[in-house]
Amino acid sequence: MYSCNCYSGWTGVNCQINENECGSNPCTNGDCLDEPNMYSCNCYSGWTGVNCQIDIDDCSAEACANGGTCVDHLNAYTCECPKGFRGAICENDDPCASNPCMNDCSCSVVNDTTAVCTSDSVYITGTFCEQGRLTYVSF
Ligand SMILES: [Ca+2]
Ligand SMILES: [Ca+2]
Repeated sequence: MYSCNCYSGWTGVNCQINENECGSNPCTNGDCLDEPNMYSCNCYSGWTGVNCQIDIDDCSAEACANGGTCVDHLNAYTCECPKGFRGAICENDDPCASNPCMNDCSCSVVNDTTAVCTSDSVYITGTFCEQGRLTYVSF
């Protein structure tokens, strides 16, 4: 009869069993790899840290143009643009920022480079409401 005094991480009569250090699911956002007396984590995309618990900061100083504020997401980032700029990374001027509409028309952004001007009055026409004139009548 004999008994073995096993090294840490091993068990069984002959210390032949590799104990499972992954049993407690230590890898928050990754796959656990059981190793002798330890575990390692193979992190999913966008995560880092010993237990994959850290969301990688995807923002860099140059992430957003024109002073936009970078917001980190999982494996991605978005930009919050300052007034006057639009686009995924604030790379475009807001087409309404230059107040292109005349005659009290309201400006609506169609896309990053196009705006439309609309008027309540049927007498005001033109892309920038430049035709016709709004007249106020008082009694
Ligand atoms: Ca192990
Ligand atoms: Ca991230």
